Order: sequence, then structure tokens, then C-alpha cells
Amino acid sequence: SAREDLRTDFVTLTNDILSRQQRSKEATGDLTILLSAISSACKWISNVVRKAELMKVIGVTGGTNVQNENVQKLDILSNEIMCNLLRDSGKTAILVSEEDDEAIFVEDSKRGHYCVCFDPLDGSSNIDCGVSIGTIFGIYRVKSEGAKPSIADVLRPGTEMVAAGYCMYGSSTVLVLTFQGSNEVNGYTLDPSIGEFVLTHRNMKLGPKKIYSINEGNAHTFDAAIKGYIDSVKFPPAGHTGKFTPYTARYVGSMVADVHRTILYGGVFLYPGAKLRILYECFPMALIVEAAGGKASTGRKRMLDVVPEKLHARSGIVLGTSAEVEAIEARYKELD
Ligand code: AHM
Ligand code: MG
Repeated sequence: SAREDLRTDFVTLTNDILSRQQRSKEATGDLTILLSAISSACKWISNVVRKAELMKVIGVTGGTNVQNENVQKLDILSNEIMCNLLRDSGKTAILVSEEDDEAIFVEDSKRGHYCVCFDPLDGSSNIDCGVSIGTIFGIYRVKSEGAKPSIADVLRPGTEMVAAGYCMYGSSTVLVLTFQGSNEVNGYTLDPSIGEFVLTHRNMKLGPKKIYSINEGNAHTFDAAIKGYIDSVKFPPAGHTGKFTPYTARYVGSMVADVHRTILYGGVFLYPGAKLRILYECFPMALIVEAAGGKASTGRKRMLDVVPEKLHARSGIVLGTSAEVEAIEARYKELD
């Protein structure tokens, strides 16, 4: 109704993180400033993602660009946006990006207390066809205040992250955020008309739907635990009589979209083998899913307890409702 169009009592991300800071006695405001930089970066990336297809044709200057020349690749551009805004926030010490082999150590004059691990634009196979993609980030506070920051500040278990989130560039742009120990996940939808992330999903908890999400084209590589589990959601057990309702299959191929759906609707997302990167894909999603009441596991142990051996270390992951993740873990126990 017209009345609803005039709503002015919404909560914004800016507001939420500022009031969170005010409630905490120890807070210095550093994390608030850092999150505000991330939020700005996501708005900017959202903007370039939405313009990308047109830019390819029309070009940056407005002239025709049939050759696709001068149009920077979206993932590279997104990485520059993240790196620049994070560095300029003055609150970061180390940046670990999927796009950069080495960690970036922020120069002394701009150095702060936080380390941010991120995938600036995840879902590379979906970038050129307009399907949902996203930014994923996990935040640590440097361990040894005073001492020179080192790789050891980020090669830590996921349980030590102070906050994590993702931003999905889908039919709308939604930023989902959680803080260590908060057991609360909130989602904010970008209202492009005012340029604000508006709270639309308060205290997200995993939904009840029976959905499994996995790239089954890789089935020949699945171990017996994964194979057995996948069969169990598709076929009735031997000797079963009566009605059997199989799970629904959904797989976008963008982790952000597949995890976002898993949280909102329910079910389980699996990427066995070791493709997904621990620091900026597995860990942030694990912290969020746990805070939303679910579980995240390698199959054999809690995802957040893993200690990455190197910056771009990879892991298999299963995440979703506790029931599904426990069922998979039970199959691994049986195997071992
Ligand atoms: P990327 O970092 O190259 O984009 O790869 C990560 C993506 C995830 O978003 C997604 O879950 C997975 O790779 C999909 O992989 P696949 O195409 O093998 O199913
Ligand atoms: Mg990625």
C-alpha cells in the first residue's frame, strides 16, 4: 500500500553495527569502521556487477566497445575495490584475497588491528552469465598486538574469527553478517534508491526443507560416505515400503547462493574433495551456518576447528541443518 511505501522506521546495517558498538564497553569503534568499509565495498561491487553486461557493449567512456577492450574483469575489479577500501579504512593489518597468491601486509601508516580474508567475487563460473555471485569475508583480530603482523595472524582456526559474512549479488543484493559467539545472523538487503543495507532478515535460522546441494557431476570422485548419503536422500532404503519422499536437488554453483538458500530454506550443501578454500570460503560460511543453528563439518571434524596450513589451503565441506550434517558425520565414523 502507499502507506508501506512511506515506511521510514527501518533498521540499517550502519545503525545496527553502531548500536552494537555502543552496547559493548570495550569496543573502540575499529570493527565498526572496518565493517562499514566492507559494506561500502559490497555496494560498489554490486554496482559494477549489475552494470557489467552493459559495460561490455557500451564501454566505460560511453563509446562502443565491441572488442570488450578496456573493460576490466569483474573479479579483478572487485579485488581492487576490496583491497583499497580495506587498506584505506586504517583498521587492517593483513589482507588475504583469493585473487592474490601472497598476503598483503598493510603499510605502517594505515595499519590497524584486523586481518580480513576474502573472496572478492566468488562463483567464477557464474560471472559471465548473470547468475548469482557473491563476496565472502572472515575477520580476525591480530594476535600479537605491538609485534609485527605475520602469516601466523591468519593461519588460525575458524573459531578465532571475530566476525564473518557474505554479500550475494542475486535478484537483490543481500549482506549477511554474524559475530563470534553471538548466535545471531542478520541479513540486510541493499535498497539502491537510498544506498543503504536495510535489515530484512533478522536472526536467520536454518529452514526445514529437505534439499541437497552438490555438484553430482563429480560423483565418480565421491567417497563411500558421501555416495551413501546422497543415495539415501534419493532412494528409499532397502526393504522400504510405503511412501518415500526424496530430497529436492538444487545447485547453483556459487557457494554464496547455495549457502544462502540452505540457510533460508534448509537442507545441506556439500563440496567433498578439496576445492573450496578454508580461510575465505569454508570458515566464514561455517561461522554463519553455526550461528544460524546448523553445523559445518569436513565430514570428520568441525570445520571451524581446522587449522589452515597455508593461506590458500583447501578442504572438503558439508554444511546445513544439524540432522543432515550429523547423518553424514555418522557415515564417516562408520567408514573409519
Ligand atoms: P571460485 O572461487 O573459482 O569461484 O570457485 C568456488 C566456487 C564456489 O562458489 C562453488 O561452491 C564451487 O566453486 C562450485 O564448483 P563447481 O563448479 O566445481 O561445482
Ligand atoms: Mg571462490
